[in-house]
Amino acid sequence: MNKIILFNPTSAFAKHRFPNAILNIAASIDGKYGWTIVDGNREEFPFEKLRSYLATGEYKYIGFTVMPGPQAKQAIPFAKKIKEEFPETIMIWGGYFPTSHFKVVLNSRYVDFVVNGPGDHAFPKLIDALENNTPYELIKNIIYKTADNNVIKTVKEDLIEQDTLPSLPYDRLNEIYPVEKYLGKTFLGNRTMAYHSSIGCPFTCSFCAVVPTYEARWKAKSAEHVYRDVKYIKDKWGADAVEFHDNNFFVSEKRTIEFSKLILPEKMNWWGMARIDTMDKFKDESLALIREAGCRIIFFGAESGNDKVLKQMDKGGTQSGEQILRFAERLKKYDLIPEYSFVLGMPAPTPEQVMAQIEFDINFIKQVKAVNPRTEIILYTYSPVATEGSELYDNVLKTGFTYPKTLEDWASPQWEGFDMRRNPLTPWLTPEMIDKIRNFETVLNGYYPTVADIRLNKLKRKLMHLTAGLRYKTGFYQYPYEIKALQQLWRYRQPEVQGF
Ligand code: B12
Ligand code: SF4
Repeated sequence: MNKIILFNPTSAFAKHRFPNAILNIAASIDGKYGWTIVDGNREEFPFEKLRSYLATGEYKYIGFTVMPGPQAKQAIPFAKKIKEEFPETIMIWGGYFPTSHFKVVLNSRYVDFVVNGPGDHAFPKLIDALENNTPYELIKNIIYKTADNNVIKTVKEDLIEQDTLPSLPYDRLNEIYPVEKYLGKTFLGNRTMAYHSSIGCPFTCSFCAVVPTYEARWKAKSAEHVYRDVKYIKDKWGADAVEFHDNNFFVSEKRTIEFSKLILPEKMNWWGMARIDTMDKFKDESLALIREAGCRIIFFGAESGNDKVLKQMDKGGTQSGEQILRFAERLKKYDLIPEYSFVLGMPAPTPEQVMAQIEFDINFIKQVKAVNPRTEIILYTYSPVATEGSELYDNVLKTGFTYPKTLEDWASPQWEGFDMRRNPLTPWLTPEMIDKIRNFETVLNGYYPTVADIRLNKLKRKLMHLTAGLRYKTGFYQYPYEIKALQQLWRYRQPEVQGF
């Protein structure tokens, strides 16, 4: 039987997390097909590793998981080279990037199949079909090209009951890459594990890539299941903290409370992502219990303090500027740190209005900091990964914005900047506006250095705070070279770029 390589392209140079996407795929074929993992984060020369496996002739299938940004940048040339050197290999891509940009991926001619969303059922079925030479056309969640160049998208599967999925093959992973090295030192603990307890999200924010992939659906593992898995890693490899990588961990108050009660005696710190309007409905005693159970910091997509912009983003639910401020204050009482992410630089009819929106949010962020100075702020620049068909998407296209036409273009440095939501090349953002956002960010990070940078000691924090003070208070953000110099000297890390 032919074997399978699962490849996680390099996404971070430090603090390596469990490669959960390909671990899920490995679990789906474990015991049925031979497989191995190549984790770009753990290899000095990942391509050489892939080549060494392929050269054995045992591996016919290769699956890549691809996020936009650095992962896509590595995946694209690697895939091309693999097809040149080993043309018989069948190449299957999954993850957010190919799901959103399947046409350009398949047009490259070196990717044979895209798995559209969850691959836990689709992948083993596809391999079965290819191995047995049976039709794959009726397998749900796949996209492929026919001989006459038509792109075919098969129907989407209902979200799988997460408790029915097999456990992740941690022991087998440990034979390939020691699990200890996936348990990193973070703000939360000395051995932090990454876990994914639910998939999708019930909301439809028009800028978010989760929407086309999961179509406003959410399915979670039960609290007991999550607890059992976390406890296993704790007991076997000594994990002492958890990062929940779910798009929206806190959708269900009931599940959150059940999990909190179970994890409380384990004395582990944890972190997860949530919506402000959902959690604002949580009872006071629930918030208190969550903190007591070890939750230290919660990531929220605040996006904007401007209600008009929130509406334009189709943020759904009931989130408003007033609520964002009030909730930051509410969490202070429970010693829960809110980590608010903002998306600046949304389109508007005139450049003056775009600038006014940016200035509004800069001032709003300062108000948030005034009510709860411990609030962590993450600043993104709007990159239109808008949902196809949304009003926002149509407006973006009307501005003349276009996506790369070839897969190679996606790997260029300018599109990497777009993916990283740092320099998005959108026609309505002038260099002056981008400077304004980035300079404010530098001053803000100077005045309030992130708690996530555990290498910064008290003295360094104080020095940065003092250096940035005058600029922060007067609103003079231009040319903040002295703060940049300190950040470079102490290699200040930004969670949005290098991991949470
Ligand atoms: C962990 C994570 C990271 C980590 C990666 C750590 C690592 N080990 O590599 C870090 C922090 C480095 C990171 C960075 C970025 N990330 Co990120 N990240 C995530 C996160 C939170 C979890 C991914 C994950 O492990 N999921 C768990 C698995 C089980 O779920 P899954 O990926 O959906 O996998 C299923 C299917 O997609 C499919 N599938 C996936 N891969 C494959 C492969 C094959 C072969 C098959 C068949 C199927 C398949 O089957 C899987 C099982 O059902 C997601 C959000 C999320 N909750 O998923 C964002 C997310 C993927 N990231 C995103 C982005 C944009 C980035 C950045 C590019 C930009 C940024 N500033 O955030 C940076 C890039 C920086 C860099 N250096 O690479 C976006 C992608 C959006 C988009 N436009 O496509 C997401 C969706 C967050 C969001 N909501 O915006 N990220
Ligand atoms: S709530 Fe968060 S994860 Fe859900 S659609 Fe909106 S931005 Fe995406």
